[in-house]
Amino acid sequence: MLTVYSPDHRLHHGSELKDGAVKPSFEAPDRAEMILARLRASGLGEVIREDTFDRACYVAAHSERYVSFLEHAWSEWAATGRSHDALPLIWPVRDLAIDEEPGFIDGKLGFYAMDAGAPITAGTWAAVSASANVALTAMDRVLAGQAGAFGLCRPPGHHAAREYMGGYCYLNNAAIAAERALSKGAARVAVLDVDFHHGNGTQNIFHERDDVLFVSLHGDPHVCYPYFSGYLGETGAGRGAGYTANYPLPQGTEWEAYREALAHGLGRIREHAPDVLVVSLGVDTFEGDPISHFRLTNGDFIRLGELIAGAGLPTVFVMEGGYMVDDIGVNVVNTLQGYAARR
Ligand code: OKP
Ligand code: ZN
Repeated sequence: MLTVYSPDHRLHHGSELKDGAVKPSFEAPDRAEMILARLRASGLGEVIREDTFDRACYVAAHSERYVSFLEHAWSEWAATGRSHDALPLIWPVRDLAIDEEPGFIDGKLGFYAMDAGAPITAGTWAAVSASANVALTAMDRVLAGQAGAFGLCRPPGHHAAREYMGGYCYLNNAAIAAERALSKGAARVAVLDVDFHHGNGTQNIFHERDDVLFVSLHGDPHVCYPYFSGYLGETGAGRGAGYTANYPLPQGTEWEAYREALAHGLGRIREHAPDVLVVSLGVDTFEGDPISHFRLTNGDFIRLGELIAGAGLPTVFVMEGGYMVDDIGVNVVNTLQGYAARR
């Protein structure tokens, strides 16, 4: 198992609103460092740096104006004399939903965001573009014949939609990797999202597409973030009707119920017969996660990797969530080792 890693992730260390105050985000640099340390200690395989890619690779999954916004948001913010993290404070909800980009940064922040959980800092674009490049590099290695690769992406990506950021996510690394495979000749791709939170951004990007199947297991949105997406009845639209499969699961879900839903989702993936599988790997399904509500154990992640390997597909894992920093490395390595043992 090959890992792709970029130290540039450290350039992004933002804040979030917590308990009525602005505090360091749960999505912090030590997450990636803990995973890297555990990977190295486990001898799982080579760790390489990311390659560089043209911005057209990002625009395959996002709009041009959104990618431009991400690229220039900090300099527009700093030009107003502010040096703290940029967070949106107004959103174009329902009847205020116009499609015209505002001319001022405070308006743009809300126009291109679903929540206040994706701060823009001085180093955000450098880290975000490096994170996408990590996923692209992992995909290129798998397309070149490697059985499996792990993109140690940070920031994560699965909440980022075609035209908005949110939930710690900016560019959708999984979607960008999937588009890369299609651009290199794959006929079909599947994305399996096992993060605790619904991958609303990935679903948004591929909602009307029949070449990319999106399968997600997550906390029931009736009571779990992101609340407005991830219901059973969301199954795709237009040509994409039937190519989105959501498995909302109750809070407190343990391995046995999780495994059953996963087996069903993997069945859908087998029917789709993709050339390559992208796994949005969040380990916030762990019983000790501070912001999530499933009860998977350290050992369950080995079984998760084994079941994914059972699909028999070339697989690109991209890192998403997981916030119990003490266990994040163990749970990621367990998943990858479970996968590698069965390939
Ligand atoms: C990102 B990923 C709960 C607040 C939720 C946003 C969570 C984003 C999760 N107290 N804040 O899917 O792991
Ligand atoms: Zn998550």
